[in-house]
Amino acid sequence: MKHSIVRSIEGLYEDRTLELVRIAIRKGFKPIEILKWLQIGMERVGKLYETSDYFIADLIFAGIIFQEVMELDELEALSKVTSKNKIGKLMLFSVFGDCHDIGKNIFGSFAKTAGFEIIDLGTDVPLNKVMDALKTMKPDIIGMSGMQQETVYEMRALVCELVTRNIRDDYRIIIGGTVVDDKTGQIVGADYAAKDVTKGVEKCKIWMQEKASQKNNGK
Ligand code: B12
Repeated sequence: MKHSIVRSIEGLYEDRTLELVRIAIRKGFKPIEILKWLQIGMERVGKLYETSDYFIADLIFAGIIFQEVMELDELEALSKVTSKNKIGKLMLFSVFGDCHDIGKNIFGSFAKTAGFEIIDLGTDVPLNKVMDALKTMKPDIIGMSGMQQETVYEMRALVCELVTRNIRDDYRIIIGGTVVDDKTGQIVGADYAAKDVTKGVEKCKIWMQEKASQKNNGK
């Protein structure tokens, strides 16, 4: 099953990928397993782009197939985050000036499957919109995605704004995207920087466990 799904998304077979995922669900595979296979397929698409075997349009199309899979009713039903299984609230967006969203959506899907309620503000999101959403949505974690060099400054601007308003410690901040590494994390003032979505989601889960135990200890 794994190889068929990986190869199907790598080959950009839209209907076939959707059908194979439906079959995998019927066979009882967990959404997180299916997601990991899809991600391997996406990585292969990325490599084919780097070797000039695929064009940007192919990469975008792979992103569309990925999104369609995530929106399958069968998968949605299994990954539904309810008040019972919810482990935290994660607000996610691509920063101002950045319209790339394929990677952001992949991270969001992984986090959702892990039990996070996702508030997706979309792409190219201005600072004031983020600040408004923080007030109304009250997330535990802020996740920022950035694919261009300049986006680092936008990420930093948000952290500075939180510091100025004296609310920086109310949130955990995770950043990801092509331009992100440990150094970027330090420049931005984020709590964690990750290109690897699995590591990113693991970190978010640890934060929620810490928060829960602090609550239990009455801190
Ligand atoms: C596809 C693509 C586009 C598509 C975007 C479609 C879409 N819906 O996203 C289109 C054609 C629209 C586009 C436009 C542009 N693009 Co473009 N694009 C790419 C490309 C080829 C792939 C990006 C991608 O989707 N990769 C696949 C995903 C799965 O990988 P990923 O994004 O890295 O995400 C992974 C991790 O980083 C992580 N992750 C991502 N976000 C987050 C967030 C969190 C919190 C966590 C934990 C993890 C995480 O999870 C993913 C898991 O694998 C890259 C080149 C490249 N090889 O990266 C250029 C690239 C990013 N683009 C680039 C540029 C310059 C542009 C444009 C400015 C071009 C132009 N002159 O108009 C515009 C941007 C306009 C704007 N306002 O944003 C440059 C950026 C250069 C830089 N470093 O500053 C790149 C690097 C190409 C290059 N080499 O020059 N682009």
